[in-house]
Amino acid sequence: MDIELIGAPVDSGKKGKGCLMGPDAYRTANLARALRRLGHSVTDVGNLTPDMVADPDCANPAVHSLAETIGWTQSLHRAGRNAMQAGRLPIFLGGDHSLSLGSVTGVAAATDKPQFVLWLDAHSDFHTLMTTESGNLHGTPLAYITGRDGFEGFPTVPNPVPEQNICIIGLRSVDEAERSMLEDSDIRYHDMREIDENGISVLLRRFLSDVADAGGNLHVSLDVDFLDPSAAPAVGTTVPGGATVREGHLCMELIADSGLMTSLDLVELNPFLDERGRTAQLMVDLAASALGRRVFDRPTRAYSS
Ligand code: 6HN
Ligand code: MN
Ligand code: MN
Ligand code: MN
Repeated sequence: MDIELIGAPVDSGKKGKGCLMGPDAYRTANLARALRRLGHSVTDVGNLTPDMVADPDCANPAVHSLAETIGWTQSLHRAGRNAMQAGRLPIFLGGDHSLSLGSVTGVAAATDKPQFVLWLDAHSDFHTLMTTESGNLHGTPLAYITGRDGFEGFPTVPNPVPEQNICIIGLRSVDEAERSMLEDSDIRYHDMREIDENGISVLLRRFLSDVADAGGNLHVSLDVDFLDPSAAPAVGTTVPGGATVREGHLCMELIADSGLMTSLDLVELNPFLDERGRTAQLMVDLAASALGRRVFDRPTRAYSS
């Protein structure tokens, strides 16, 4: 693969700061070297900056850092679209999860293929500007990328991702407004209990086979808080009862086997909260698994039925 590392030091999507150090933590943990060892060509294009935009009015007084987040959305959209059109696999080095407002809409605008999104997260990130109570825009990208109303001031989404093409895995913290909107949507979502009862591979294989059948592009958005805080402490929104290290790797290994992933977000890492870099290192190892690192070669299962 021809991989492009895009530094996205986005810190406007919540009040607690520190995610701006994420891209450099991934570089320090040698992400590029890990991927080159797998035979990939890797280009690090450095860190993006947000476009300058005027502060729009917003009817919800809780919403903060709106202009900065819109500015990031615009510059990340272009970077994602351009990387895809150059035939590369972009990896967005976050940065908080508001970066996906731009990364997903950008990659989705790059080709005519159906876009699929796998959201690995404790949260559903399905608020609009009108429903968010925290005002933290890292809680909104899934609603925006589907083209929902309630994003006044943001660019119109050129290629909204169909709800049926989205799968959330890892849920254990969903706000009331998000819950009712999710239940009324066609998004598929799996909470931690479903993972416990079925095993994560059953849930993920089902989605991957749908992506394969549709000949789609797959964007994977990996939020640090998908993982249990005991394994991944470097995130401001820890929720106990998350995925284990092995569940994380198994997801990534299945994604690698499928050959379907066309873009990846690594989001919400806050190096200020890390312990000797171990969360950054785990995220690098997970990215390597998603791009083909394995202990032994074994026959892979086909993903089309
Ligand atoms: N994330 N639902 C909460 C809120 O403030 O809207 C938490 C959002 C977390 C965001 O996981 O990227
Ligand atoms: Mn998230
Ligand atoms: Mn989260
Ligand atoms: Mn329903």
